[in-house]
Amino acid sequence: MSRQYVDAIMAAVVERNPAEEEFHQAAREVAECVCSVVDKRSEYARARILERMVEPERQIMFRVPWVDDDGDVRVNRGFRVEFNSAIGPYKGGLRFHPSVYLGIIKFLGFEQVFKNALTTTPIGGGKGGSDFDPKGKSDGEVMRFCQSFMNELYRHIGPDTDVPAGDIGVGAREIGYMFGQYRKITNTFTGVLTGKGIGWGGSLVRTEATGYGLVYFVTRMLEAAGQSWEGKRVAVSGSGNVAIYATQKLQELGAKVIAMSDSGGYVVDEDGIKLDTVRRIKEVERGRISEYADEHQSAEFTPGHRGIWTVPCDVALPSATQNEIDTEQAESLVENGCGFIGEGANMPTTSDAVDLLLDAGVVIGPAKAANAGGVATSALEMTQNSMRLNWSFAEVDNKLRTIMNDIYDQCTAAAEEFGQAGNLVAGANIAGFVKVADAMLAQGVV
Ligand code: NDP
Ligand code: 2IT
Repeated sequence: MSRQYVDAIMAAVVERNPAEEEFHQAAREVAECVCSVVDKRSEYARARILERMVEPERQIMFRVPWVDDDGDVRVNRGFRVEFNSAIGPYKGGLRFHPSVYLGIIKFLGFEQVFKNALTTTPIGGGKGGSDFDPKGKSDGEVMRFCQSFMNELYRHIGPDTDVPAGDIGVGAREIGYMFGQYRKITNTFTGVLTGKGIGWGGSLVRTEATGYGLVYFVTRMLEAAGQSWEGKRVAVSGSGNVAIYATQKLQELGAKVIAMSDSGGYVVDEDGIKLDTVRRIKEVERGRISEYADEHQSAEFTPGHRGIWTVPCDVALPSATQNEIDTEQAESLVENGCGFIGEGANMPTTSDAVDLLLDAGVVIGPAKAANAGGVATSALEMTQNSMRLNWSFAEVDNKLRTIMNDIYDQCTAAAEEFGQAGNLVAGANIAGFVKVADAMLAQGVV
């Protein structure tokens, strides 16, 4: 029954969503992991829970016209996919990157549903973005684009309806411009976006949360194997928000980060990455990681971003983008003795690579669980906005740590209950699925 069930669901997904490979990949992973649950609990099959879950509640696509610094009119495409609101308002980031199309936003929105369920906070799942490329654009161009994007998005979102945040290419600057435009159009000051500035409704720790949460989660993976961070060699791909704050926490805990990257290539610094340099280049100057090697003699830059996975490491934290680890990279990680992977990025490992790594005994902390600290802290930002109160850094950080521990425990318990002890990939999918499935069952066919 299981195999047929997955095949039937996936045939329908592929037919209804042609040429959206990333979405097919994300849907197949969940379907394969939860079919044993559906086998045991026939009420899920009868109510067609999984069939409903793979169909977004609402998909919005819109034109985003804006004027560049030369006075030329440009046109981009905007997206917001509101996937599932069974356990709370749609919640999830906005991605601005030239590769964005409906299939990427759908894979991200679909995964967000299960991730958000794991956080223990009451948020549904959604995702949005645009094929706009902020790289090389002036602040004025980014502002005009964000304003035009919000001129349409505002009518679909709201603090109790849908609460966007950042993702690739959307950080504090973009959230500021979008929040300003929302406030201007609607004449309301509400928690409609998260990742806001600290002086205007933001939460302490939100900036650091995904990276810190990732490290808290992998700490539990290490402890379960009787190990600690002390002396561990770690490769962290990317050099954006997630990578930077994961590295900061790793260094605090005694690990040695020896490599980071961006889409142009990777740097190896056997003396340990100097994070101050990375932060200046990336957060202040909006430059390239290759510039790091110009400043540090101990470092070497190599073009090609996937090359980072040939660098020998004990722990790998892919924190750049989807499918950055294919079987070739996975083989090289295994050969070089990497024992643990914590997914900072969403779906950074291809399905074949996941199978290869699990077979080789590598422990994988899957994205839905390991990078959930960001959205969990967004939910804490929403709570503070509702209360019109601000918590201290330590308070939010403690809550984040508790949430990451809870997520780890949910994954291990679900994996064990369904006969896959130790497999956190299966555990995350099952635990997230059951929570949303039960809410959908209770609320009827809507
Ligand atoms: P940023 O935009 O801050 O940084 C992205 C980093 O990844 C940059 O170094 C970028 O390099 C690199 N990168 C992006 N796209 C590609 C690509 N196609 N190929 C190679 N390298 C690439 O984004 P974040 O740090 O916020 O996001 C990183 C990952 O973490 C994403 O997968 C995101 O979905 C996920 N994530 C983010 C959360 C958050 O709170 N921000 C929460 C949970 C997950 P370059 O500058 O050269 O493009
Ligand atoms: O992938 C993610 O979880 C995010 N980009 C963060 C979403 C959020 O709403 O904070």
